[in-house]
Amino acid sequence: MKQRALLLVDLQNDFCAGGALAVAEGDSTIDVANTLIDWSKARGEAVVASQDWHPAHHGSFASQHDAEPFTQGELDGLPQTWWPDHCIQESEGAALHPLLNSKAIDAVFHKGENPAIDSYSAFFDNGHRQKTALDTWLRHHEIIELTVMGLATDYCVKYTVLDALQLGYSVNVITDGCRGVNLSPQDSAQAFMEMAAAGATLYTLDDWRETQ
Ligand code: VGL
Ligand code: ZN
Repeated sequence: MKQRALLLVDLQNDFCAGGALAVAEGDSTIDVANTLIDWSKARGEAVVASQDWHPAHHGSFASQHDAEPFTQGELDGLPQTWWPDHCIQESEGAALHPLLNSKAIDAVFHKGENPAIDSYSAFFDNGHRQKTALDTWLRHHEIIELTVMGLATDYCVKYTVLDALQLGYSVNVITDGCRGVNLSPQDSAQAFMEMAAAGATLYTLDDWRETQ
């Protein structure tokens, strides 16, 4: 089953405890990731990761617009949530979580480098104007099925999964490896429903192990 890859979304310090955009229980995803990495490696499958990687004055930052973080505005013609400054290139906050087994990761894909537009998905910016190298890499390795988990459920995981499905990948989502921002309390639950409705299969880690 070499044509399957594990895709770890944004397991970065800024989304974990003490980070600039900390997600509740974000750290709890790291054990799940390390377990999935072990299983993937045991089967000879690829492990890839995305990393939110913003320049210091990224247009999604509230600080650039004299706005309050977590309020809504518009960026490059698209609705935009203003975020606290986060995941600034080369900063400690942008680094992958120190407990993540990152040496087992075969390739890391940066996103959000263009200051003029946000990029939740690991495949495209939010306007689907530019593509990261992820799809090309996966195709080059003849990967057709993805197992996805990470941060945050209601943003980067959701849009990564929806784009992956649209690009034709089979997608499994490991729900206990995901945590959400939940600006509204049901956002993560809603995001899982949208992913499932679009064709993703949702598993807990235990359920996933049963299928292996
Ligand atoms: C993310 C908000 C802003 C994410 C990234 O990784 O889900 N969310 N930038
Ligand atoms: Zn970001």
